[in-house]
Amino acid sequence: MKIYDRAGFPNPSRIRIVLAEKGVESQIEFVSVDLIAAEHKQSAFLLKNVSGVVPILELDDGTFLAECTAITEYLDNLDGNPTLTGRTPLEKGLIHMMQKRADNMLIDNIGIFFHHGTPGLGSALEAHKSPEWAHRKEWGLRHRELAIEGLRYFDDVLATRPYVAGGTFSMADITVFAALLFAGAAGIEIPDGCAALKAWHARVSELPSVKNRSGQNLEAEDLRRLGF
Ligand SMILES: N[C@@H](CCC(=O)N[C@@H](CS)C(=O)NCC(=O)O)C(=O)O
Repeated sequence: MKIYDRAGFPNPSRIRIVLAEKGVESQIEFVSVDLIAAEHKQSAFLLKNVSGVVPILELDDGTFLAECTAITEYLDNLDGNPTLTGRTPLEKGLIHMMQKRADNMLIDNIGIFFHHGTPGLGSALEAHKSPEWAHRKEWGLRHRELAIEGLRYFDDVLATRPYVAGGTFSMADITVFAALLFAGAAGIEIPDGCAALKAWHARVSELPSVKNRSGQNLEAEDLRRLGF
């Protein structure tokens, strides 16, 4: 199997954690996609994923799977023990609900802020933004506020249970963890007072699949190009 992604980016990190959780990293060939040069917006990549985003999984028969949730569901079910996406109907429902909230309330808002309220991935991507959105900095800033409201929501959730969707680590935790990676890159910190979210983050950061996920940092070249 092949994964097309870029080390250190938030959504690719979701799948790298899944691969480590499921113990299948050694079966994967990673193909690095140069996001800052907009390689993912060129026709060769769009033929693999019409959405023009990473990660994508290519199976040995040539099937492409895009979307972190779909890739996670596939990988999680390979061993017949879908711990990350739910083993019972109730687990599946709760994980799906919380994962969707993490995407909607965190990743999507942070993404809009990052791409429209900051220089984002830089000039090569400008041509691929909707013209009427491209320079709406105040609109990007509104999504920063929405992302912070989302962080407060997950703090409330984690004050009541050990993991985002209940008693065990799941896809929903992975999405919130990736959202915090993205928030950090976009300059959004966990708000003061969110003790439960901070404690959860410290605990999840120490899980072997999270701590040792391969290529966990942005490449030095990308850091320099992004101005860090
Ligand atoms: N909904 C997609 C989101 C993927 C996504 O936004 N990936 C980012 C990398 S973290 C990307 O490719 N960004 C490039 C861009 O927006 O131009 C998923 O779940 O896979």
